[in-house]
Parts: sequence; structure tokens; C-alpha cells
Amino acid sequence: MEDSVPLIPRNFPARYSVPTDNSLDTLWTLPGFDDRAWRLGPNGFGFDTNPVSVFSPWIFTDVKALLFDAAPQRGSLFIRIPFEVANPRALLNPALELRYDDGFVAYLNGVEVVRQGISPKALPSIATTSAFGRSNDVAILPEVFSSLVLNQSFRPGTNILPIHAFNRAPTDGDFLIVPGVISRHLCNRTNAERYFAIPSPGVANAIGFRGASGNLEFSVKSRTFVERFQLVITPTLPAPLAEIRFTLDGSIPGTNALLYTSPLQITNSMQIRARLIEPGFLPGRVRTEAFARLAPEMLDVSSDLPLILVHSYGAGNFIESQKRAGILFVHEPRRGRSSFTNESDLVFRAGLKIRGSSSAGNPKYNWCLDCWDEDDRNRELRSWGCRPEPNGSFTHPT
Ligand SMILES: [Ca+2]
Repeated sequence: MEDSVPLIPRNFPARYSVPTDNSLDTLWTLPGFDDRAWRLGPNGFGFDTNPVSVFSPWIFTDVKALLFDAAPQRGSLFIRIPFEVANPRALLNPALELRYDDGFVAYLNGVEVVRQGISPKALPSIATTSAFGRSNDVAILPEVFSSLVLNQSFRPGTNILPIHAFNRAPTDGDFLIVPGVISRHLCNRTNAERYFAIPSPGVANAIGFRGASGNLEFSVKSRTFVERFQLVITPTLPAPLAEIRFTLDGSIPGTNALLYTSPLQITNSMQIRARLIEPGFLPGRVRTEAFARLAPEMLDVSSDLPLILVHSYGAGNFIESQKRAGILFVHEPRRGRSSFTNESDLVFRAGLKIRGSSSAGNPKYNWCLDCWDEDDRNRELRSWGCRPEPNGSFTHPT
């Protein structure tokens, strides 16, 4: 059962434009963009040259002159619709609701929230056309899109819904875009399992997620290296609508983290934390892989003891007062000698701090370390004698 409330009144006036070049880039999607020079017309944009039009009941601003009749013909229309939200946290199951023919990219306050008819990684431009043509009977049915990134992009006060709508081709004889935002009372009369991002004891569940996004595969696992290389990150299972988001500063990647669009060139020491984010699903598991570039003087280092390389990846020096995340690369002896140029026998995340009081000022101080999982929680790493409790300690060899 669904009972939806529109946040944008029917035929509400919207700004629209047909840019003739790409100089606006994504600036026009930002809330502060000055759109006063754009045309103003009631929401419900399109045209239809078919003898019998199924779009006409939905068209309140005819844009045939700007698109189909223009020379050259054009297939992209940019729209900005303002609407008010008093308290985003009080919004009940917000969603976008669109009638469209044939594709679009929708933003909310500058953040892309959903796209249709264009591949996930393509950069939209004024020349963008929809990868598929929709049947007109289907195009007039409202389609509802909800996602975590949409929920997180509302703001109190005036919100801006920018839509880049595009046709199957500039020569295509029909076009429709009717964007809206709704909030919904939902009642799931089902025993199907659902997953929830935020616990809500005492109040109704939100619509829930069908599950979590999938996992990621890295083409190269954590290791030391000398020569630069290329790193490819792919979903373990096909996920055409998913995004791979990643960070390089050790933080957990969220929906605003860097968007992975092409292989990464690894030229220096870096730590990559990535996760898959699929619309309608909880974000996937975080995966961390770390790479340590060996300085020339480290190439010839060898020992009859295990060698351990510790890197904080920009988190600064380890201190006494609290544990900081680092990555440990463990190199066991092979044929009696260990070397950093061998493949690492063990690489893991850990929280490290300087241990002891009197010895802490020594040039070679002791460390206290916990093996950490992706959420900085202690975990057991039996193969290295690293237990959740008590803290492992780590004495500098002399
Ligand atoms: Ca069309």
C-alpha cells in the first residue's frame, strides 16, 4: 500500500534551457546557480509529432521549437525546479517520480541521484542521447526512484531538482520529461526480508533495502612494489547500475567519495579503500588494499628475522595517546633470509600507538598494536599471534 504526497505541485513553474555548448559543465546543477536568464514554464516538458499523441496530457511546456525544430536539431533539455523542505529528517520515504522519454540524469542540490538511458560512467553533455527508446505507453507511467544518496541530499529550506533530459536522438519525433519528488507512506504487506540502514525502534520501518551491495575485486592485492602499475577494481558480480566509490585518505568511502571510472595508476605508496554502492541496496563491504613503494635503500635490506614494514598512509606519526590506523607488511625469511622485495607473507590493518612511558622517548620505542577489521574493530589474526585481547605488543629489534 502506498500513499504518496508530491513535494512539487503539479505544473509548478520550472526554469529550462537548451544550452548550445558544454561550458556550464555541472555548474548548472548547483543550488546557487543563477538561472534567472533561463526560460520559465510549467512543469511537464515535451513535444509529440505523432498523429495520435499519448504525451499531450502531460505536456504543459511545448519545447518542439527549441529541440526538434531547431537548426541543428537538439536532443537535450536542462531543467531546474525549486521546492521547499522544512525538515529533511522528517521526510517519509522520499523518492523521485518521473515520466520520461527517453532518458535523463537527475540531480538533487548538485548531487547526481539517478540516471536512465546513459551508462553509469558516461559524462553527460548536450550531445547525450538515450541509449534506448522507450515505448510511449510506458513513458507516461510514473517511475519511482529512491536511494540512499537521494535521502542524504535533501536540505532544509529551498531545494533544487536539476534534470538533464535527453531524447533517443535529436531527430526523434517525441520527447517527454515530467519530474517530481514525492514522500510516501509505505506499508509492506509481505514477509519478505528487508535490510535497514538506520535502526528505527518505536517508529515504522522505512521501505528497507533488498540487501547489501556486492563485493569488489582488486586486480592487484596489497604488496610492496618498485615499478608503477595499473590497478583495476571491478564488482565481483555484474552490477550495471552500481558505482564504485573509493578514498585515498584512509576514511570509509561514502556516497560522496571519489568515483572510480577507470583503472588507477599506482605510482607511489597509497591505500585504497573502496566499496560498491548499488541503488536500492545498502552500501557494500569496504575493501582495503595498500601498496608501499620501496625506496632504493630498502631493496638490498635482508635479515634472518622477519622484516615488517609499517605505513600510516598520511595519518602522521604514531603517538602515545591513541591508536592510529596503519598497514603492516610482513616478510618472512625465505631460504633463511627475508627481503622487502619478496611478496609479502601477510598484510593487515592495525591500530598502533607508542607503548610504555620511560621507553617511549627512545629512538627505538615499543609499539602496542591491535589487528583491525575494516571498521577499526579488533579482530583475531591467529597466524600472527594477534588476538583481540590483550593488546599485542611489538618490541623494536635492537
Ligand atoms: Ca523519444
